[in-house]
Amino acid sequence: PHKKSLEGVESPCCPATACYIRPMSISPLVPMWAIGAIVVVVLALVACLGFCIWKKCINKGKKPKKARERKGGRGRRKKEGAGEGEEGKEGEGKEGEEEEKENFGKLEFTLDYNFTDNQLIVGILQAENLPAMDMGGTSDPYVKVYMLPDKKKKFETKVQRKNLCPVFNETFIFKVILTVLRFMYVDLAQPLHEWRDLVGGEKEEVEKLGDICISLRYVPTAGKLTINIMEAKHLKAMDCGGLSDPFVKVVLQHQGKRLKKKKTTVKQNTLNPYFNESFSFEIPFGQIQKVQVLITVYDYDKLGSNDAIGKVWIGFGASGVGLRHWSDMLANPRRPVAQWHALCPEEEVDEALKKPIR
Ligand SMILES: *[C@@H]1O[C@H](CO)[C@@H](O)[C@H](O)[C@H]1NC(C)=O
Ligand SMILES: *[C@@H]1O[C@H](CO)[C@@H](O)[C@H](O)[C@H]1NC(C)=O
Ligand SMILES: *[C@@H]1O[C@H](CO)[C@@H](O)[C@H](O)[C@H]1NC(C)=O
Ligand SMILES: [Ca+2]
Ligand SMILES: [Ca+2]
Repeated sequence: PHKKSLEGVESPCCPATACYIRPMSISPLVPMWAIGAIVVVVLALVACLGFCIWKKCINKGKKPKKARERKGGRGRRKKEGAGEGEEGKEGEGKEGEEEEKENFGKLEFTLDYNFTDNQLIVGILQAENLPAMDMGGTSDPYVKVYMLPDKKKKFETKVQRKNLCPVFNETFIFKVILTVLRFMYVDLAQPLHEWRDLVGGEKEEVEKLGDICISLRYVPTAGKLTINIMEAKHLKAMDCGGLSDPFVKVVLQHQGKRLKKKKTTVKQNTLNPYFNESFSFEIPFGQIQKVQVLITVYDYDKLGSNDAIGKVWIGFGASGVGLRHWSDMLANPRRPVAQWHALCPEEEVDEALKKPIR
């Protein structure tokens, strides 16, 4: 029954997509007055951070093929569409119909343009009726705002933890010159303020940072927690040569206080490092429930500071795989429990950590 013990590492229960992000976007959002301009604002509502796989795992047991085929099929259809025109259009039409049935909730926002300062002001007010993406029937949504075609400049709201009707109430300002639209001043005299239905977003937006396999073991009688950083794969390349020099930092926190910090060795020039390095911590049984383990993968750089590739949060307050792995460890005292985790952007995890835990 302990299929997730160390020996099972090669075939973990879940695919290593533990925390993939599913954006829901209003895209493209083209206000009447912006037609003709290259500027398109995209509001992407993202439900991430330990995004659930738990559901996936369960479904996997029941009807894995169908689900996967459907997902794969979609992707393929899209690509074919790009190459073959007509056929693709048909596919897309069907897709649209399918998606209409799914609920993604809606978002209230405002758009205003200041011609004196050439500022486009985007207000993200609130969302409603969002789908549950995490274990426990909830989501940790935030909104990403950027413009097309240049996605570099983007803003994000704070993450609203475990909230399907989040109030963001945040404003973002883009510097853009809309000279083309001078004759349309009239429309701009009235800022846009509306609710729009969200649609399913594209997966491509998600930046893949890589996956890490971690084994956890807790011995209650000895009050000893052992964390083994086993290996990582498909890490994002952070150096010019298309590789990284990964090492892993393990931080143990208790009630916001950093208890201990450990690091693995650096593995040079690889995106699939093998570590198998263990760290032990003394944590009395009375404290273990409230402990947070933060695992960050860095690219070591000789010059300058190391780049964070991605981060994982396990333990108290975590959601999705991070919570499940911790529970599995507690449910199997004295046994190592290994699990793959998808790395999330460091800033996102840090942002989520700041939120009070309910
Ligand atoms: C544009 O911004 C400037 C400076 O922030 C302000 O003085 C001006 O009233 C704004 N114009 C409009 C139309 O909001
Ligand atoms: C949003 O923020 C404004 C000003 O910061 C405040 O007056 C308003 O009450 C807030 N709305 C909500 C729903 O929190
Ligand atoms: C990991 O390292 C330990 C010794 O530190 C070794 O006994 C064990 O076999 C290694 N595990 C794997 C899967 O290589
Ligand atoms: Ca680097
Ligand atoms: Ca490097």
